[in-house]
Amino acid sequence: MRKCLLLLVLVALAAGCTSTTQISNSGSDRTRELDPVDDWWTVDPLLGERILLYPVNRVLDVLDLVSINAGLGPDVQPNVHVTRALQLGAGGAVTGRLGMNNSRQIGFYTQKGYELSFLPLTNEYYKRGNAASWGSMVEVESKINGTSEPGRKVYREARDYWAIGGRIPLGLGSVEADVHLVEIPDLLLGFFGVDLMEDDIDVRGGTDPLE
Ligand SMILES: [Ca+2]
Repeated sequence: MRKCLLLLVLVALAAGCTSTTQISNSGSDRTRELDPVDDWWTVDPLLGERILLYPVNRVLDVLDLVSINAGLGPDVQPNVHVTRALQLGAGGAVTGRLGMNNSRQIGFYTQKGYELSFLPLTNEYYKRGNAASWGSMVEVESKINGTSEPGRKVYREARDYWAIGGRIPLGLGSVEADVHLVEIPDLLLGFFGVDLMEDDIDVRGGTDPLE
């Protein structure tokens, strides 16, 4: 009987040791997760960076609402659009341009094309080349004969389908300007620390909003 009791006590102790070891292991995990040195050097610098660049990124988000560029060259192509689903445009142009487009595409670039657009229906050709090595303009070429849709390559990769704006030909050149409605949620949520468009810059060189 005593041997049985002793055996039970030993089994209980062994079970207790195993349990203690598991708690100890999980405790050491907790200790590692909360390591003041590791956490300090891996988390806090990013937090400081975000706080430091918070006002800069909010200003950039505001600037993202509008884009404007000017071109030089033969240009008789007026256009006005309230998204590309509702647009009026006609004519053609071959220009060298300087300025910015949606998603912080900035630089000197070439653009040529023609169009006959009525509401969502269009027959248009559009080609853009990035003429400056320092520019961030996306090169694209597209031809649409039918309905203008946001899923088309030119709108997925280079142009803002949802913009409101237009282009005003000035004889030997033109001005293009747009208001980008899709940037409004990014601007508003940015004040609460949410970077919807993933375009907030950091001290290591920033982000490419088109990637
Ligand atoms: Ca942002």
